[in-house]
Amino acid sequence: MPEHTPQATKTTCPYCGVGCGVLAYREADGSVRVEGDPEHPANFGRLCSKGSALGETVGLDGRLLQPEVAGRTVDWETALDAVADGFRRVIAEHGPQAVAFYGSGQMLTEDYYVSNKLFKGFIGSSHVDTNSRLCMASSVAGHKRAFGSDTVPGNYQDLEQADLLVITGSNLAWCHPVLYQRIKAARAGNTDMRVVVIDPRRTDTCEIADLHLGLAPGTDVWLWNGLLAHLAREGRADYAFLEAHTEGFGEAIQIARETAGNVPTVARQCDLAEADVASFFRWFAATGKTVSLYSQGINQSSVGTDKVNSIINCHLLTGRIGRPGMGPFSITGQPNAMGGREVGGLANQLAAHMDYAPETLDRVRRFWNAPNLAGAPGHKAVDLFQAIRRGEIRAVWIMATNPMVSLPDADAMREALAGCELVVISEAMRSTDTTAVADVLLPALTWAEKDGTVTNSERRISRQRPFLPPPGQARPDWRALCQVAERLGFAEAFAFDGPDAIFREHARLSGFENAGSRDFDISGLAALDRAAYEALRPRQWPVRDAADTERLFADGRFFTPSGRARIVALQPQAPANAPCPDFPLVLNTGRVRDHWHTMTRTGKSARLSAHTVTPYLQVHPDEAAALGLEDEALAQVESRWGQVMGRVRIDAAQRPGMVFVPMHWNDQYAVQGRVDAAVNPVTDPLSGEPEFKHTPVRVRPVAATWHGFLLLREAPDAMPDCAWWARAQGVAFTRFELAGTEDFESLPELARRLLGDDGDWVQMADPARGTFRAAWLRDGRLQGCLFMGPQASLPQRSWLSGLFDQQQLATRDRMALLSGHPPPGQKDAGRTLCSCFGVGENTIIDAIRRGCRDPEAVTHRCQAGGNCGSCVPEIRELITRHARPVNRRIA
Ligand SMILES: Nc1nc2c(c(=O)[nH]1)N[C@H]1C(S)=C(S)[C@@H](COP(=O)(O)OP(=O)(O)OC[C@H]3O[C@@H](n4cnc5c(=O)[nH]c(N)nc54)[C@H](O)[C@@H]3O)O[C@H]1N2
Ligand SMILES: Nc1nc2c(c(=O)[nH]1)N[C@H]1C(S)=C(S)[C@@H](COP(=O)(O)OP(=O)(O)OC[C@H]3O[C@@H](n4cnc5c(=O)[nH]c(N)nc54)[C@H](O)[C@@H]3O)O[C@H]1N2
Ligand code: SF4
Ligand SMILES: [Mo]
Repeated sequence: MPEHTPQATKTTCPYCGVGCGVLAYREADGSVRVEGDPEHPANFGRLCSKGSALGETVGLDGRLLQPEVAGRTVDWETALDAVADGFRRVIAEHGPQAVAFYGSGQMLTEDYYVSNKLFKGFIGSSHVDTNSRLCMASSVAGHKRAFGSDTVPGNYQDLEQADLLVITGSNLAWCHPVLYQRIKAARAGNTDMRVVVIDPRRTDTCEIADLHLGLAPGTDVWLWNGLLAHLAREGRADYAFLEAHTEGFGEAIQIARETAGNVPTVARQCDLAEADVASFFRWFAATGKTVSLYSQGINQSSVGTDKVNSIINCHLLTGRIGRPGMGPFSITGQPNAMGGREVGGLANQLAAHMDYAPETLDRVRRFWNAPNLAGAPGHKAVDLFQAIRRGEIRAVWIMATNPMVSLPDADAMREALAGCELVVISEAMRSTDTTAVADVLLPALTWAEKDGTVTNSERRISRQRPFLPPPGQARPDWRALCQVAERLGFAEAFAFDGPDAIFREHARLSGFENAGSRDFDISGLAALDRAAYEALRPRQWPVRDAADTERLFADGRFFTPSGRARIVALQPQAPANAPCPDFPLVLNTGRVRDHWHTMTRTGKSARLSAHTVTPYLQVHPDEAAALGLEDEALAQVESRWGQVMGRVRIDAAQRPGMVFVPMHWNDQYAVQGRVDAAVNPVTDPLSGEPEFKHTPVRVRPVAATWHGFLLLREAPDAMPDCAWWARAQGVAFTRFELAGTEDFESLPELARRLLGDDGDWVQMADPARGTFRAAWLRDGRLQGCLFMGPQASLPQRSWLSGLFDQQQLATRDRMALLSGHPPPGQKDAGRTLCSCFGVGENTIIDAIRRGCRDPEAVTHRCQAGGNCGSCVPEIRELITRHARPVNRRIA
């Protein structure tokens, strides 16, 4: 590894399933700079806010750098022995089904392949599942039911070429921003292109929508059944295609007619306006080039697989699949969700897109020369943790996922894991909610260090290449797996000398006795030597020879036994748990723009932590009024399973009757911030995917005598000792948002504990108003400040935050300090809206007041929105609110 790389390393973004190419530069000062790779076919040079901030997340602070056993630092040999001995003991006493592996769509394909081979093939446990169960399992099940294979038929160009793009259950603008930007650009160049967004919330994705259908949660099958019936009625069924290439359409149309046979019925079931439903149906019927893109609002449901098939049905009925600009499109979440499916990382798959059928078992056994190959599907994620709870699974290895935050009914899952005999965690970070219950910690390499491949949403395999040296004792995950395999007596089958060797074997298995019988085939890459693997350009599978495959099903041939696609007859069903008088609201959960999952990486970036600072719960103004909730005040969401706390955000974009809480916050970042503690553990009966988007809950305000915020230059050793806090990374400080129940008299004492006092201390108490403010300086340099008051509305943090950049506070600033507002003549930039350029809300409002009337003009004036574009919808919103009407001169 060179000391620094003046040239770029071509690698792939480790966040979402768009799979953008990244050029990474290691600068002489040790910092890392990234740019979008202009040659990568996923992004052609673009990056979103998260991708652009990758350089800020590669620091070693908080990393797990040495193995640990029972809380003590040990060397690798000791740790690997502990893992192997533990597994051996459990297997000897309870058999191989008493051990399990729980992986992640953030593992590289090579790591994934080895874990699957070891557990299913050699240890003989079928309990190998992954966080992809929480993510894409309903799409997998829906694909297999329709196509006989887990195939995403289309590609990103289809989204650009479509004349009608239906985006359902997806907040693409925030979750797949680069693809969203590509679509937005395509739409700007095609005046015929229409976009329909289907989501109970009016999200930022609606910025490009010609029509938003804010349907009642969980009612998607009624809508798509209604569409199916409409298409049949209007003569839009492609009978030539149906007769030649599908089966089941008669029954499917009949049930659709019975359950959702006309617009008024659909409108009533979905709680939509009839005119909107009719427009959607009319547009879909009239537009050949239609793509229906979907994500977690579809998958994460107790009827997720049915939702998926209800969408695919409409594409099959009209023959709109396998051709440019048309098709169903399941957009994947994690960078290697697809790779995990390819190797067989799900408990109901065996390997290389093969199921547990007698002939495939025989084939895989022969290929691996596997003595103990598991014979039947294992437990799916939620079941797997419930089996741990029942004591049936006694040893588990968890890799690249943080299930104590991300599983539903998370408190019960934590209890399960805490009671498990042996918990091995392969992690990059030392302290997560999951490492807290580990027996063995194995330090893993992470992005910028690890070496292998990932597959994006359009089946494109790209390389993740290392450009930083392995830190401390951290190792690649595949190596740790191989070293345990060796100790368990399987050295020969795991004698891989690098990721390229693993990739070759994986590619060979994909082509083994395949001959076109399985969609996943990359045998064309099975002979890559190390240099060719190093240089591998992004490839789209199947790759049987030199050529990539842009699109599948162009020939109308599917992978079912009959070769025909199945149109599935679907009886619409309401979500498993309905709201009731005790729990009258529906809890919906999902993502924010700038954070990634459990924040282990994005939480390190000040830029990414500025847009959304605390956990929150979002409710419609009507709900807020009925429940007595105040904007910014604290409230608690409670279900039969548990609770989560956050600040209230009142927002008309929310559907009445629902409350939205982001999934990211956890014990490392907030008090009671894990929303999954409250989420029901109900799963889809076919896919096993949890119903993250629908839990009956109630919401109540949390009484606090004071609210506050604390900015500290040095991160404290312990978290604040008050009732509620949430932590966020600032540029040169740590920010805490706080609330408590102490009375006014004890605030000075609490303040001293929170701030520290071995320097100059200034304070201001106003008992009449109930406000208390203090700051602590050392040698004229601001060390920390604390603002407390009875209301959640406090001075903005932006100006104060900027003071931490200064070596010495200017007298003017020092005098203004405890007011929280800049001295006259200086401006407060306000809450960060554009995280790429760090532009605050007030700066943007100022630009608008000075005459900027569209986002382009705002960008021109203050840069905001000029990079990834994710904040453009918010800028537009500000323009609507703050633009003064142009003065008309009377003629
Ligand atoms: N910024 C950011 N981007 C990410 C991630 C991240 O953590 N942060 N994670 C990545 C991963 S792993 C994934 S899986 C993807 C997820 O990407 P998305 O699926 O786009 O994100 P979510 O916010 O989980 O949910 C999408 C939408 O489903 C809606 N929804 C809820 N119930 C229903 C319903 O009944 N019907 C319909 N039609 N819609 C409903 C929600 O209101 C929400 O707006 O994002 C990826 N990208
Ligand atoms: N309520 C609710 N819950 C949800 C969802 C939701 O929408 N709502 N979405 C679900 C979905 S779609 C997903 S994908 C999951 C995501 O949930 P998780 O997978 O639990 O979340 P991450 O934070 O991505 O966890 C990845 C972990 O791997 C570590 N890590 C990073 N790189 C490496 C590496 O190379 N090797 C190893 N060994 N470790 C590494 C990180 O530090 C981090 O702790 O959450 C699910 N949970
Ligand atoms: S859209 Fe953003 S997060 Fe997703 S791969 Fe591209 S740069 Fe990374
Ligand atoms: Mo996901």
